[in-house]
Amino acid sequence: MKALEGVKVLDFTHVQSGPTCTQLLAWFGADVIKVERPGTGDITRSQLCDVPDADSLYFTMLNHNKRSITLDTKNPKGMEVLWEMVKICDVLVENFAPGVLDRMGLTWDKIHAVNPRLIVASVKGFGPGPYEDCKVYENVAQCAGGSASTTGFRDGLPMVTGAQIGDSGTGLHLALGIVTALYHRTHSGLGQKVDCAMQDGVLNLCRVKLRDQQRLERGPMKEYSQYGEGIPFDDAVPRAGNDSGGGQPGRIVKCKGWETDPNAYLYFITQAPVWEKICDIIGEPGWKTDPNYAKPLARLPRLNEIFARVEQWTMTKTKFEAMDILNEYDIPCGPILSMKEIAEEKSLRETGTVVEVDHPVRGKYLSVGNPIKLSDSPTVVTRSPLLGEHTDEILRDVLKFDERRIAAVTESGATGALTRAAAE
Ligand code: CAO
Repeated sequence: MKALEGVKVLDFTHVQSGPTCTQLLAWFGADVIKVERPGTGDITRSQLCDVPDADSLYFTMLNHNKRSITLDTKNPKGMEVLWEMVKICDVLVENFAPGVLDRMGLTWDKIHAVNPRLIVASVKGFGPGPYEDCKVYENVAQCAGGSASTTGFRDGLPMVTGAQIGDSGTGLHLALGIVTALYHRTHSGLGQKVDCAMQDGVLNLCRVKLRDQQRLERGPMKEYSQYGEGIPFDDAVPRAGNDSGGGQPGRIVKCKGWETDPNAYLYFITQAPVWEKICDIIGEPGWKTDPNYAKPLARLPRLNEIFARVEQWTMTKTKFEAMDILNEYDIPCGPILSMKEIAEEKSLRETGTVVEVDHPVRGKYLSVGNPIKLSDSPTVVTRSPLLGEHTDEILRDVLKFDERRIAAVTESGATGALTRAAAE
């Protein structure tokens, strides 16, 4: 039995944040039923397309293991079907713009009255406050959550990161909120609301930067390169380049081939317990006892000099050769891996973190599997549904509509077929 088997999810999500969350629930075994607008469906189906007439990778990689029903919620019959789903589901997940659910008549009070056990989980850009009505996409959340102001180099622009901490990060937070509410329901018998604001999710992931904001009030932060460079701190946490955010100074250093390969780099951490081994490897045995280098605090004003010396050594090795040597001495380091290298990495295929999925229209493609491994509930990644692929099946098998009722829904145009036919 899968961990979330028996949990029915009304997946009213679109784009990235919500679908990330419901995909995780599906991977853990929940029956995730994605409700989509007839004709178009989730807008990502047709965004960033690479294969004509096939659902985009944007969509397929965020909607595995789900079923799809098309329902026009602006059609009264469509809303009637939706309410039937509300009655039998355990969780409703949505990430529409603020106010959309209320305009559909799906207010918490009404939902809770119809199905007191239903958990209603929402992603919004902001929590209550001056921006609560705003529509938000990934990079807006990165900027408003403190990530952009602290990412990049001090003398450059604020920078957004490639990791989708606003969308996928908030989806992860929401999934935790949902399973927590499901657990709470086993005691209370009642559903509750679960709200995650993208700004809050990003800030949670930027926790160490709020830590630094407060440290800054007590003096310069010595692990930031700018301290050693003699550049005064302002009153807000600066961008730290590639300095380590933790107590162990680290940097990205060049490796052999860096002149032509944009990813011939290594992240190198000068962890204190292995400092002496580092000195031997880079050819500076004198630094083991020299008072300017022997102790972590003495090294902080000299990080540029130290990493320049480390780099002289790493530039004589490929990133993988350097990894092999450093790992032998338990020196923490990591290669800068390109997406091509990750896609080809055998061990990631073996653990199911990178999976090949077959799709009836686009054929085979690579996806990221479930990064969370449960020993008794392994994930099998299946393809994303075609638009409305399971409409009839859900009306019949999940909602238990008889043929007459299914015909009435279809004839109303609520599932889309008639609307399209009429248009033709
Ligand atoms: N049938 C008919 N209409 C439907 C429907 C269906 N099945 N599903 C949704 N709709 C309608 C809604 O009723 C709503 O219409 P109204 O505005 O008339 O009430 C509209 O579609 C949904 O609108 P939206 O405002 O949510 O969509 P958008 O594309 O304009 O905005 C986004 C997208 C992401 C900016 C917005 O949804 C949002 O801010 N969401 C919250 C934050 C979030 O999750 N952002 C992450 C997105 S991933 O980068």
